[in-house]
Amino acid sequence: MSLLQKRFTVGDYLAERLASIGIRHHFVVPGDYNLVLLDKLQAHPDLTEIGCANELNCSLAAEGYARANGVSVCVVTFSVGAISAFNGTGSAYSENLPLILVSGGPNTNDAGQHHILHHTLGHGGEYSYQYEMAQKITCCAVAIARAEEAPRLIDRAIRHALLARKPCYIEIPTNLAGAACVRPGPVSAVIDPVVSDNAALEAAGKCAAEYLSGKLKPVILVGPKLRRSGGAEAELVKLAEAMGCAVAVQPAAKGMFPEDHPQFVGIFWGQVGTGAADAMVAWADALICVGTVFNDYSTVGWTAMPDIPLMVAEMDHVTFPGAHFSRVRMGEFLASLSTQVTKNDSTMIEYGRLKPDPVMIHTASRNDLLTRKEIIRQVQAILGKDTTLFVETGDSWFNGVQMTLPRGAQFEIEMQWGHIGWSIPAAFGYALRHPERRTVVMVGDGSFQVTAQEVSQMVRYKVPITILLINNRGYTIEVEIHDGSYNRIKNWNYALLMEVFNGGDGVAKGLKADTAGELADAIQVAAETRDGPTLVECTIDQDDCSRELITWGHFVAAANARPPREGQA
Ligand code: TPU
Ligand code: MG
Repeated sequence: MSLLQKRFTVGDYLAERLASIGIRHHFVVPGDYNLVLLDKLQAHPDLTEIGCANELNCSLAAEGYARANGVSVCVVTFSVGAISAFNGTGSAYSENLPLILVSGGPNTNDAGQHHILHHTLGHGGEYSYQYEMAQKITCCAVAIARAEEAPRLIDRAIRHALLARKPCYIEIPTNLAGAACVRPGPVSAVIDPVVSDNAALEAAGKCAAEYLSGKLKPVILVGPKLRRSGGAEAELVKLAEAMGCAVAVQPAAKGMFPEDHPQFVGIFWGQVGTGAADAMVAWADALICVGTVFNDYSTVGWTAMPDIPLMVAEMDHVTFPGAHFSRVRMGEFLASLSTQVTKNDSTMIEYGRLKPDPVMIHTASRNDLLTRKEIIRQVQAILGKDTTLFVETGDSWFNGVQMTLPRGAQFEIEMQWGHIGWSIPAAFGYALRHPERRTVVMVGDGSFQVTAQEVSQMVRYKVPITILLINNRGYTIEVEIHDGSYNRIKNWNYALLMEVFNGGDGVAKGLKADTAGELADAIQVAAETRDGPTLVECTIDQDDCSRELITWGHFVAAANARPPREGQA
């Protein structure tokens, strides 16, 4: 029977749409409310089902897949599944990633009959709470009540997500996934981008000229929404080269402007930044912010908030001191700006004077006990054009940000949502979409314990991720913000865990490195293991943490401890 003759269903409609927008893998946990839907998705020739250990991990795996693929999907069952998946959906929202969260729902007959159903809060007939919760953490939530509405609602949710670069939510009742449905029209109706309004683009260009006029020390500051806005990175390099000025990068945007570019002046992260970024931003008389996020973490507890009037280019608008222009696309704006600016290398001359000397890096002897600095030195040596480095919340953020990315190397961090355990499922999702890259994860012991089960999916799907688990016996980042006995955790035999996950048929490697030589050997084993993950437990002293984490911790603690303003207490 040809595809055209086959009976077409709501589930087929969703499958076809997902495939046509570029989804190749869909992340799932089954449950009786979504089983028919999963059958339909499985039947599509272009979709590969990826089973996850739980819905938190499933949503975070999809979050990582969206980083690699631009869009992702996570399919879960009602409430017990979806409410766990809300966490990764929140991550996708705050990190600006279009994750499509699909949940099975109760049979459409049950609401009217006021039945008490399993996996619900137990109020007879009241099942809309999940949809209402989803509205808060997605840009568009739809609950399909009739099969005839499915095409319109599915298309609407997906289009919103793609345009806003935010997650959406689609709820499909268990008895509608297999219900008859029409076929989808051309995908362009869902994916075609919105272009700039010409008048607004032109007016923003004029305003930019006015903002820059007479300025002698303009600096560009790059933020994480540059990449999330979809395809403005090349335009940014063009603008930077046309201006000839210094380019500083926020920590969550590391790698979005090439670090080997002569105009890269470091990571702007206040007192814990790199290069001369802090001094350059402080010295600037004009700051072109592109996709920047100023939060308490990126400003080091509000101590590194630029204090001059800013020009801010976002995905779909530009703001100046005193003027705002909607529907101006970031890429188009940067491209047009690059044709109108004049070159001025004054900030690069200053950078030449401020630039720190390269640091002498000590190489440990093979038998030396492993240290944080030696881990960084060895990881730095394996970063190449095909490497993607995931850094988890904890000292791994600071260790990762200090590294130098060669051209082509990618860097992934989840600094806005900051969910410990994110890196394991997210790297798994990412690596499925980018098998040609070498995915390396730096993760602390505390974070690893949150989502460790997902390593077993790396074993199952033979994904060769290198996991460098830094065991400092506790929640060190929390220790530096505010210490207490709650920051100690149970130690595990992490390397042996890989045998548990191999379960007789897997080929993953689990190794322990107490010395510099053992780490070098383990990294070699990881490079040679192509049909499964390698986990290397790197043991370091409990007090061995970065100067940057300690400094940052002090400022964040001070920001957290600000007393209520008068009248608030
Ligand atoms: O390098 P290190 O020791 O700081 O990293 P590790 O061992 O992974 O510890 C991370 C500790 C941590 C916590 C407990 N960082 N942030 N938190 C708070 C937190 C709690 N729950 C979630 C889901 N995310 C968080 N960020
Ligand atoms: Mg730790």
